[in-house]
Amino acid sequence: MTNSDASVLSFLGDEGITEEIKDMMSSLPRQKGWMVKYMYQFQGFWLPPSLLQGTINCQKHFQAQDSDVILVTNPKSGTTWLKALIFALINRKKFHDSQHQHPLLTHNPHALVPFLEEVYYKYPQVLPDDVVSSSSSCPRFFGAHMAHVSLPDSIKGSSCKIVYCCRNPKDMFVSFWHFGQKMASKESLFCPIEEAVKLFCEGSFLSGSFWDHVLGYWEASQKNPDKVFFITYEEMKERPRTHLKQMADFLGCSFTKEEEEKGMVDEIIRLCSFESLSSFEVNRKGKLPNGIETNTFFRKGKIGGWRDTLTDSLAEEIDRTSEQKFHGSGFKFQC
Ligand code: PAP
Repeated sequence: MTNSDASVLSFLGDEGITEEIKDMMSSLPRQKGWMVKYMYQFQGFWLPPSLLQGTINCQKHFQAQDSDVILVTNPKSGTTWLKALIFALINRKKFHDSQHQHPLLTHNPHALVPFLEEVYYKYPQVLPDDVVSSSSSCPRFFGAHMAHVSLPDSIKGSSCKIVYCCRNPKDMFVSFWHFGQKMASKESLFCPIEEAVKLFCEGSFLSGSFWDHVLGYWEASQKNPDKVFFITYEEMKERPRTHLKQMADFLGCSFTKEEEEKGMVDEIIRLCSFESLSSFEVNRKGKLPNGIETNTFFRKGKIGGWRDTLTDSLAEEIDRTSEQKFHGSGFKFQC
């Protein structure tokens, strides 16, 4: 099987969608999407049927616990990396100096941290506890791509913690573009890059609008910094030590002086670096249960990699959109 096999594409199509969601879809704005057959606009954001079903079921059924940790990202913004970092951070006592091999050596981070929308797409009626118990994380740790407005009430209303990571839109778009070329069918990649950038800037893109997604979590983090920790991929790359320690403080598991002296901060950063994770066999040759080859999550892992794919004028188009959308918000990407 290759990445473009039916199992992967079905996640982006409408296979497995329940009658209830199909009914709902019929009343939502719909449009053809890049990489997906159709996307539906739900609570202001464009989702393929699978993510729509996953989001709605998650809103209905997910019961957050006060100790939960939720990582939210836009796709291609550092999900795999942050899943690894946070997993290693919150489970460090369990795996440091232990007899057991660290799970990240033998599992792709996506296999350790359930993706809420995918769990609730596949198991609409089932509580995810059985899925959670197999993830071996304590406290419970989930990933999600959903917009802030779409988070289940139980996440907003409990004391669980949200880490939000975003990435400069040029690198995010380019990462997505290459992912699409590998993963999606030719028909769904219906337009040249110029048109795809235009759709991206208009917000008519998978999980978009990118900018509204970022702003939703930026504003939430400004209002409630104890609830939402907002970080960028670029900040994490440039000062991983500082930000990992801040994240530990935020999650209530600060590094002790002794742990720092033992080099545990650097150990986690090293284990989760692009070079390290991408060298493990499970991430070179493995496959996730949904059929995606794990090596598709590791390409370059650099800041500014957009330069070999976007022309200056396409980059300017994205920069202009950022200026307009972030104007007055107090947030901007550093590069
Ligand atoms: P997802 O949202 O589909 O899970 P995600 O992990 O966010 O994808 O994005 C993949 C990007 O993160 C790739 O970026 P690139 O295409 O620009 O290279 C990938 O290389 C990068 N990435 C994966 N692991 C790491 C890591 N450990 N450190 C830094 N970047 C990483």
